[in-house]
Amino acid sequence: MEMPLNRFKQGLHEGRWQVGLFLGLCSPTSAEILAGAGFDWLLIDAEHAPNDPAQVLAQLQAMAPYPVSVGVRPSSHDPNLIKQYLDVGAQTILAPMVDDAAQAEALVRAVRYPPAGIRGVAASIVRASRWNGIKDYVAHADAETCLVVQVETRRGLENVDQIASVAGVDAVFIGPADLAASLGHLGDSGHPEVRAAIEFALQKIAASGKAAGIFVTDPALAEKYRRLGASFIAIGGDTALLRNAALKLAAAFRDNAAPLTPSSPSLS
Ligand code: 3PY
Ligand code: MG
Repeated sequence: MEMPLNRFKQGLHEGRWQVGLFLGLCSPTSAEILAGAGFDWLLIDAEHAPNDPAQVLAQLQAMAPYPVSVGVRPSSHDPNLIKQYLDVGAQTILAPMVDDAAQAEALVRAVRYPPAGIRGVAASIVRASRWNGIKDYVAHADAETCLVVQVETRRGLENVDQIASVAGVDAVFIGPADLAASLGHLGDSGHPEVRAAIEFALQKIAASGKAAGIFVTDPALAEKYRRLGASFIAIGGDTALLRNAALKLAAAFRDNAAPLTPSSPSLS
């Protein structure tokens, strides 16, 4: 078997526009449904959603037949945790809360095999290599592994230039919710100061030559960010999709029911 190519990473380096969705339902079935929905990339969230490596494995397996790139967001920068997500077959890691270049450099080492990094080697026992079914997996793994770091704090914002310029960081992704909180505007990512910080960061990242991305659910704002240099976006999450559709469906049938009168067939 040949090494699976990381089309998301390729797209980042080519500046291709890529639209994605966060997955927090922890379900292989919903992951598979969304894998066939036309997104360029999907992100299994193990930072806030209760996903563990075994659950991530099951979702990656469910999505494998579909033409979509899948990344994983670990809950921390722990190289042992990152190793497990890489070993179950994630080719893209989106690391939250990256505040300075030293953290970004440590993450680069975590996703790479020696001598470039510290990723542990156990190719015969892991799905990533298809249990040694992929020819020369360890020789090709680093090239197909993509590291996206999240800038989402005041410190990250102050250091965005240095973070973006770390060799081995493929892209920088802005987290508006945490950035808003860090800037003193908890729950208000639309605050003018947050918006200005986002625009500043996107322009800095794009100017550094690295791909810039952001979580944005408003189409007009997404277009604005695209013009400012963003090349990949996440436009929502599966949990919100399900909740919003369920609320709408229930309301459509419950709230619009006309009151029954004595002449209604069921009462006569
Ligand atoms: C954030 O907004 O803080 C995120 O991490 C993702 O959007
Ligand atoms: Mg965040």
